[in-house]
Amino acid sequence: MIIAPNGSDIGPNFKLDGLTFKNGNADGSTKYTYENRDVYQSEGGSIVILGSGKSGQEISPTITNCHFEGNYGDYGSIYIRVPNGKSFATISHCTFKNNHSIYGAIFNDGQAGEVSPNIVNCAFDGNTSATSGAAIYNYGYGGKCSPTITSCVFNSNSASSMGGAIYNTGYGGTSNPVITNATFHANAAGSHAGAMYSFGNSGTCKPEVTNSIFYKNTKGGDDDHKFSEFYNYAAYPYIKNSSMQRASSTYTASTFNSLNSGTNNIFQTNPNFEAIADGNGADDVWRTGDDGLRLSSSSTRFIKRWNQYRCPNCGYLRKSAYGNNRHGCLRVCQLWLKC
Ligand SMILES: [Ca+2]
Ligand SMILES: [Ca+2]
Repeated sequence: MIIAPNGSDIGPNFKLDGLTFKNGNADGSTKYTYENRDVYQSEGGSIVILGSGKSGQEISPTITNCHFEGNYGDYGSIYIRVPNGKSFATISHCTFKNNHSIYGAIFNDGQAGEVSPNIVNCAFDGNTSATSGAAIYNYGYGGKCSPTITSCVFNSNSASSMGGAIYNTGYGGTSNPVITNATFHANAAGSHAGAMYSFGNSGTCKPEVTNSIFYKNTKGGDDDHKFSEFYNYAAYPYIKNSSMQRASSTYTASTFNSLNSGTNNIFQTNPNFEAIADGNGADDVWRTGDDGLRLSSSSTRFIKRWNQYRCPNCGYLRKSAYGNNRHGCLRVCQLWLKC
């Protein structure tokens, strides 16, 4: 599917709701021309969002309640590029399962514009990449790519090289993603950064990570290596209020995995997932109340510390976005799980 308006804008009311994309394929090498713009057969195994090149064009559709499974794209199952314009697409309540790529299940291409989607309440499970960023690849080269990633689960995604879940590059541009309430479990990278790799040489790369859990992510199969979660090259992720698996000293030994003075992290912590061996629970559906990666009631140590909540319905970590009470938590969950 290609969303490519001819010079006009698209806003959030343009909505794809409840669709399944399965076994799509974008592995070709042919370049097509559509309305004077290049469309590559290697981009977007399921969806391509493509600008016309018109200055200031905004293409920000909503993709919600969709399921992406077994798709292949060299550049993502979803690929977004709006040269000379911008996209703040919303991708919410979607599951990305066992998709394959060279670069990302979602490839955000900020080149010559800005592509900063809002990725909310999504699950990324078992996606693989032949290089880097098996779940989300943020490409800020020659532009800006700073997505907002909120309440997402990254489970068992695997990249052959770097960034098992997320890869950010601000080379020649800017990539400053903002990640909140994320669970990173058992993501794997062949060389560096099972959870997130950030590259900021000749550009800017300063991701912000808050209220997130990192557990059993690996580098070369090792979950206890100083680069098993992060690797930062001339990049400065600011990581705070988060649960880290290893001792604090292992994160500050070099700039390559520094948390950059992020505060209120807790270290050497087992988050006590409810049933770690079955992340999506008995129903095999992510983001439902039986998920194994919800927090158990024994996780109160760090929940209390952060003034956050283990949601009584879904069991995932919740920050009180609407005030310090349970109703605030439930409101967030209603948006997420409809529970
Ligand atoms: Ca479930
Ligand atoms: Ca299951």
